[in-house]
Formats: sequence, structure tokens, C-alpha cells
Amino acid sequence: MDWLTTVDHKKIGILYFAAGGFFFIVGGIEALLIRLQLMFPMGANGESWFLTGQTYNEIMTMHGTTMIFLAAMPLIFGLMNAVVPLQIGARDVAFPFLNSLGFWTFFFGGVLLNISWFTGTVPDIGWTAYAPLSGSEFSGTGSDYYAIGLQIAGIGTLVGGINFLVTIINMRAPGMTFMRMPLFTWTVFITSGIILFAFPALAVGLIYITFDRLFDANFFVTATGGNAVLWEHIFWIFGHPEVYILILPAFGAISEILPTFARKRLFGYSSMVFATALIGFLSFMVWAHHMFTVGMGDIANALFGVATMLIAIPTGIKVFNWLFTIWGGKIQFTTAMLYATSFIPTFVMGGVTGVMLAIPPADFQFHDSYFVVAHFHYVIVGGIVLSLLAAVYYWWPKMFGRMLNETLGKWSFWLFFSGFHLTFFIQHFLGLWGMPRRVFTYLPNQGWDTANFVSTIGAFFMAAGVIVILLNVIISIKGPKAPADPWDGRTLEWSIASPSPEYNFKQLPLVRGLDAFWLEKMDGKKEMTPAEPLGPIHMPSASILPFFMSLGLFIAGFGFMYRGYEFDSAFINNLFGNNIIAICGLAITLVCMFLRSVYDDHGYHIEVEELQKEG
Ligand code: HEM
Ligand SMILES: [Cu+2]
Repeated sequence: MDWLTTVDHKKIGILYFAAGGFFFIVGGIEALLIRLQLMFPMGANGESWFLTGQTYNEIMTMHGTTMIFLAAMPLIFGLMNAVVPLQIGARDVAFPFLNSLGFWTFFFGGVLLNISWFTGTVPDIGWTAYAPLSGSEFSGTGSDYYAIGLQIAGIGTLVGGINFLVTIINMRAPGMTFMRMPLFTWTVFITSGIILFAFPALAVGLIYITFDRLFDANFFVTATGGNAVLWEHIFWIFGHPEVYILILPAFGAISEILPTFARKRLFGYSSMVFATALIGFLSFMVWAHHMFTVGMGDIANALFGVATMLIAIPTGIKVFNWLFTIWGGKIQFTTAMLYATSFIPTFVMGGVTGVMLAIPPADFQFHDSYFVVAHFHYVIVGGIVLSLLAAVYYWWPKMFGRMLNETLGKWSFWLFFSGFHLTFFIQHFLGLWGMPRRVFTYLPNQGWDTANFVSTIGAFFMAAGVIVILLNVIISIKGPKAPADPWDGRTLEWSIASPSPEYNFKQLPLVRGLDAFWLEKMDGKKEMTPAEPLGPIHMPSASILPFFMSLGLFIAGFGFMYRGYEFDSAFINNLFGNNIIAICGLAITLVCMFLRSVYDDHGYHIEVEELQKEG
């Protein structure tokens, strides 16, 4: 019950981790099924040896959609929640209630999407849902699950992004100017800004799809005057910034971990900040590089190609700064550091193939081939997942108060890292040898058999790595207790207990410069200097309303989806056909919103005596 009502950012962070981790495993199992299917070419009788084409399309769509929206996003949000308020010396985020609402809408959106597995109408339109494939002429109820599930989950992301913008602007501890913020917080700040502009585009696009499908609108239906390419533009105006929403916090985590374990300050802090901001800005200028083959014309293609290549400049700045940070450092190869250092070359490889794809005439060759699959997995897994794992090993003690086992950690690293390159490196060549993306089988003896076999073996190595991580997590429940500052850290989160008390800082700390905690340690102090006298702490009350608000949307989603559906029972047909379910669902949400507005809840105080008792 506590977990359903909590508004504490640390607990919400753990909820995001649990849900994101769960969906990561679901998406991972889907990936294994895809790779199993592609392990062998079709049989001599011309039949697929494992999956049908339809099932393959469903698994591939759900894999991509789950990994991006239900695994990578919530894991990033989990990290943001667990770390940012502590790093800026705040007691919570600006809007704890909204924070909980953001989690629950994401969660119910994800559940709705995955219920499609049980109703037998799974999205099969790719994670990009291109029109007209996603229209009602060519796809079934699965596309409604996609549009409505992501719509609900997207509300959560938008709400979360706004919350973090306000938190970082308003809640920094005394003395923490913008240019004294840790780099992870900076990247979360920019990412939240990107969310603010990118997610509305997705919301609008999904509404268009939903209207086309359920209410006979024709935004994308060419036959009745709509424009199918419009969806591609809307999708990628969201979609390209989306990858930066994911990668920037990953960059931020790397920028915290490298200095800690190289025992040097981050090289080029201010250039890192400006590079991050520049990437955030440029991320909105390049979406059409996903559409070179659509026929936009040479000039548009050339401009978008050049704009894309520009991103390599701030990214290159970051890479060199990371290298200079570890250069000459006293490096400790903890598990977190292994993941963090291995991220650098791996991500650079994904970046290099990105620049290759940005050359329009070359992209005509690469497009929709396995080369693209290799490219984006180098960025997404080699970039985002490797740094997320680094971050997990780094901040786990702070989140859970227990240490993860380092030996198991190293096993997981080597399994995952070698498995990753085994899986995806060869896919570059598969692409160049002509293997298309999103196709469920292939003829034997075209020179693809061995490479596909190798790639699948690699995927199982990665799976083994993930199993070791899970083992490590389970063992850590009984593992050694974490000290407050296990890594001799530099930033504020390490100055308070692990896990930190519900109010985080008994007294807000006084920040005297970048790497605030490190500065104090260099002055021979063990703790931060407080910026305020000890006083009662104001806390927000827990609330079940966010849960029910999201549940209402979830129910309404079903109501809309099955409006025109023919069930066996006339009663159920009536319920859906007359929009009764949809209206009930929306009513639940609205009533909760009303309750929230009229019911004054001022929270409670933790009194000074209590604080002193806790020591
Ligand atoms: C960890 C092991 C992973 C393996 C073995 C794997 C494997 C695959 C395979 C085989 C495909 C299908 C390619 C095709 O038929 O066109 C695919 C597609 C995709 N994957 Fe992964 N993947 C993994 C992780 C991830 C992660 C972590 C993400 C994102 C965070 C991700 C995002 C995607 C996306 C967006 C697609 C495209 C789906 C589509 O075409 O609609 N993958 N993956
Ligand atoms: Cu892009």
C-alpha cells in the first residue's frame, strides 16, 4: 500500500527501476525470440523454422516499443528520481504528487500496451507505426493498443519532464549556481527541456492516428485527401529528440563516474555544459535524416545531412573531455568504471556509423538494411544500456543501502560487453551484404547464414550477463551494508546516509563550488556545512489519487479501443458501443482531479526532536 501512495522521489525512483527493469527483461526475451528466428535461414521446404511472419512482426514491434518507451525511458526516470534531488541538495522534487502521477500513467500505459499479448491483437506496425500501415485499412486493434498505450505512457513522461525542469530551476541548495550543478543534473535539465518540446509532438501524432482509426478522420489516409508522409514527419520530430532524451542523462552519468574513479575532476566542465545544450538544440534540427529516401528532394536531404553531421562536433567535445578526464588519473576499475570506460569506444562506433548514415546518397544504400539495426543498437545498447548499467552499479548503494558484489559485477560486465559486440558488430556487414531489416526469414546460402548464427550466440551471452546482474541484485538483499560514501564521491548525494532518510537533508547544505562535497573533504571536513539552522521539516502527504487517475485513463483507453468491436455478448457490446466504459474511465480520472483540487492537504511536519533522535 505504501508503494501505491508514495510521493517520495526515492521510492518513486525505485518503482521506476522495478517497472523499467521488468519491461527490459520482457523486451530482452522478445529480442532473444527475434534472434532465435534469424539464427537459421528458412528450411528446404521454404518454410520458416520457428516463427510465422505475423508473429515475428508482432515481437519485433513490441521489442522496439517496449525497449524505448517502457524500459529505457523509465530506467532513465528512475535514475533521475533517485539522484537529482540529492545532487542539488533538495528535500524532494518540486511537485511530489505529480511525480507519482507521472509514474502511474507511464505504468498503466505500459500495461495496456502489453495486455495486447493476451487479447491476441498485438501491434505489428514497427515501433515507428508508419502510415498508412498503422491506418485501419492495413492493421487491426493492435495499432489502437500502440496509439492509446503510448498516449497514456507519454503523459507520464511529459509530466515528469516538467517536474524536473521546475525542480532544477527552483530547488537547488543555497550556493548551488547553475554552473556549480553536477553534470548529471545538467543533462537531466536539458533532457527535461527536450521532453517538453518533443513529447507534445508525439501526443498530437498519436491523437491523429487514433482519430483516423476510431472516428474516421483522415489525417493520414491518402485516398480521402490525407497525407501519409505527415505522420513520418510528426513521428521523427518527436523520435529523433527522443534518442537524445535517452542519451544525454547517460552522458551525464558517465561524466560523474569517470571523475570519481579516475580521482580527477571532470575535464572541461563548462564546455561539457555547452556541448550538452548544443546537442539538445540540434536534436530538433535533424529529424528528416530518417526520411532521406522518402523523396524530399536533394536540397532538403543535403541540409538535413549537414545538420546531422554538426551534432558530431559537440559530441566529439564530450568524448575528448572524457578521455582527458581519465588521462593520467589514478584509475580504479570497479564494475561501474568498467561499464563507463567501455561505453566510450562503443558509443563512438555508433556515432561513426551515424555520420555515415547522414550522407544521403550513402543512406540510399544503408536504408532499411541490417546496417541500421547495427547502428542504432550501438547507440542504444552500447551507449544508453552500458551507461545505465554503470549508473546502476554506481548509485545502487545510495538507492538501496546495500553493496552489489564486485566479482559478480565483473562477470556480468564481460559477458554483456563481449556478447554485445558479438551480436551487433557483424550486423554492420550483414547490412552491407544486403540483409534487410524487419524481415522474418531469408534464403540459405546468400552468405548470411554464419553471421546470423554468430549474432544470435552473442545475444545469449548478453542474456547470461543480465542473469548475473539479477543474481547480484538478489544476493545484495543480504549483502554488506553500504556506507554513506562508498566510492569517495564528489557530489552532494554522498554526503548523506545510504539510503538517505525520507527528508534527505536534515539541514540544507551550503554549496561552495563545483564538486561541493569534494571541496569540503579537501578542507578536511567530513560533512557539508549547513546553510540553515535545524528546524521542523515540511513533508508532503502520500496519496492514492495518482494511482486512480491513471487507472481511469487506462479503463477509458479500453473503452475507446473497443467502441466498434463485435463481442459475443450484446450486453458488453452495449457497454462499449455506447461509450459507457470510456466515460466511466474518464469520470474516475476527473473525479480524482476534482478531489485533488478541492481537498486542501498541507502535508505534515517532522519536528526537531524527532530529527535529533535520529541523530
Ligand atoms: C540487448 C539485446 C538486444 C538484442 C539482441 C536486440 C535485437 C534486435 C533485433 C534482432 C531487432 C530486429 C531487427 C529487425 O528484424 O529489423 C531489433 C530491433 C529493435 N531494437 Fe533491439 N535488441 C536488443 C536491445 C535493444 C534495446 C536495449 C533497445 C532500446 C532501448 C532496442 C531497440 C530496438 C528498436 C527500436 C528496434 C526496431 C524495431 C522496429 O524496427 O520497429 N533493442 N532488436
Ligand atoms: Cu535521428
